[in-house]
Order: sequence, then structure tokens, then C-alpha cells
Amino acid sequence: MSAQLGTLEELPQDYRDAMSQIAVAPLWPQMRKVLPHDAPMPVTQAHCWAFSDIRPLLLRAGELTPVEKAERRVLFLVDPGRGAGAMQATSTIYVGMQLLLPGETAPAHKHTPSAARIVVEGEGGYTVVDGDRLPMEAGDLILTPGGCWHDHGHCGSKPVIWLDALDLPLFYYLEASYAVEAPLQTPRNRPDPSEVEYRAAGLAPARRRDIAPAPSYPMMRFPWKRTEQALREYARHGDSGIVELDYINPETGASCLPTLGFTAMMLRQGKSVKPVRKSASAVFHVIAGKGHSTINGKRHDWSAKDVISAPVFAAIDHVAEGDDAFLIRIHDAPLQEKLGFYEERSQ
Ligand code: GTQ
Repeated sequence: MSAQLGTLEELPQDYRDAMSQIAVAPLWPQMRKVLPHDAPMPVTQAHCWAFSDIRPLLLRAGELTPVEKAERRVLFLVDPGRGAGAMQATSTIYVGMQLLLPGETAPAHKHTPSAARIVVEGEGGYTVVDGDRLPMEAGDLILTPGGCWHDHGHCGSKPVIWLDALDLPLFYYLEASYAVEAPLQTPRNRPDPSEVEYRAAGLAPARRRDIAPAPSYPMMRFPWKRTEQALREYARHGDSGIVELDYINPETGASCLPTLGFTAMMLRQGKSVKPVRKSASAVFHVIAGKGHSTINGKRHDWSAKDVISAPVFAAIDHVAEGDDAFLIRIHDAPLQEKLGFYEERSQ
């Protein structure tokens, strides 16, 4: 309940010029833009990117640009609310589709932003993170947290494509984003911790706390096969609500990355799922199945491997058609929780 605030046009031109000259500006004409009533006004527009549209262009990038010239051969997904070239799918979430051809490698680097990959297509790809060689199988979630060395390789026979998700927009906005390069790493000769120390949910290595504190990122790979089994059992025996599991740090139970959260969702065929509205923005990646999501009143049809974005506080209704569907939701609630304002509201 407040009166209309004054506009810039109401102010005399000489006054406006004088302000510009000394690099100041009046707050009141812009007050509601930065502090709207009761809820944020997202710039992000919900969108669905069809994998069938992206794939041919990505494969063409494989012909046009050798990986040596690209370092990372990626087509990133541009939020239509922000327009051409915006390296953002939502306010905080960058997503891209990366292609590696058989025999190619993408050199090691580490950077301040954190990343995660979701494997979309192809066999034989791997990522080495701080010396651990992580095989990339369809649907796997693979972390490369900020400050961890990572390089990619491919020993299979067909193209490998994965989805990159990074908190790059946040780090770029903070003027904190940079990378350090290095040659390829020599991986340890052992399976990754998801197959060794953290083989079973609920079990973690007993440690001498004085000399061997738990690593900050104990498990970098979450194999999809196990995730899908867990979702199916949960759907069978859990309550009839949303079938959704958080990807967590197995040592602490916290979100697996500091700013980005990941969940695995199972949508039972034919059932409409309406999650609470959240202050977090989201990007959904369809692992399997087809269906549609109505986001703020607009319907987006999707099928396997597609990517859908939703702005903050979106009203969402997901429906799987034909068969059960599986999605991974990428969101920024961990960041918002750390800043103390994460919020949920009923639809
Ligand atoms: O694979 O390391 O999509 O550093 C953007 C930045 C992927 C990567 C991206 C990156 C990477």
C-alpha cells in the first residue's frame, strides 16, 4: 500500500544532466524495480530446450571447431528473458551441453565456480577430478567443485554429450570468476569413492578425526543406476507425495555443492505433481520419459534429454505421460539458505 513514486521525467533536464555529470542518480524512480512488493520480479523466463534441436548443432561444432581450439566444446543455454549471449539459464544457474569426440581430451583446469555434469549421451567418457577417474554413464551426476582440478577424456567410439551446470553467473557477478590451467592429470589406479568408501548409502569410512578429517567433497560421482533404484523403491513404499531425493554430501548430509542443489525426481505416469513454490530458481533435465510441465500458466512439452528452466517462485505442475519419468532438478536453494532467505510458499 504505497503511493506512486516520482519518475525521472518529472525532474528538470538540467538537474538530470547535473546528476549524470557527477555520476549519481535518484533512487526513487527505480525503487520498485529493485524492491518490488511482496515477491521478486524475475527476469528469467521459463523455457524448454529440446535436445533434438541442440544435438545436431553440437555435433556440427565437433566438425567446425577442434577441441584444442575450444578447450571446452560447449553450447550454453540462453535464458530468453535475458536475450542473446546471456550465459544464464536462470539468475544463478549456467547450463551448457558439452561434446567430446572419441579420443579427444579437454585439458585440466580449476576455477572458482563449481560445476556438475549430467551425462546425456554416449559411453566411454570420463572426468578426472583431483586425481580420481570418474566414469561417465548415462544419467550420472559428476561434481567438479570450485578449486578442484578437472579434465575430461573419452575412450569410447561414439560422441559423448553431457550437461554442464555451473554457478558461473554468481561468480561472474561477484567478480570472482577465473580459471587456472594445467596439463592432463594422471589418475589414481583405483575406482572412484562412490564404488569404494561410499559404496552404500548411510555408510562412511570410520576416521581418525585428529589426522584424517573428512574431505569437503567426499563423493564426486553419483551413479544414476543406484539413484533410479532408490527412486523406484521410494515410489513403491513412500507416501504418495512427491518422489524426490536430494544429492547430498555423504559425510555431512549437506547439499553436495555449496551453492547449487541437485535432486532426482520420479514422476509417476499420469499423475500431476505440484511442488510448493520456492524462492530458488531451477533447471530440470529429463533423464527418461516424456510429459509436460506447466510453468506460470504456460505449457512446455518435454521428452528425454530435454532441459526446462523455471524462474524463482514459479508455479509448476509436472505431468509424465505414457510411462514414469525421471528428472534431475538443479536449483540454487543451498546458496539462498546460506544467505538466510530461502523460502517456500504454497501454490
Ligand atoms: O568442463 O570445465 O560448460 O570450465 C563451462 C566452463 C564447462 C568444464 C562449461 C567449464 C566447463
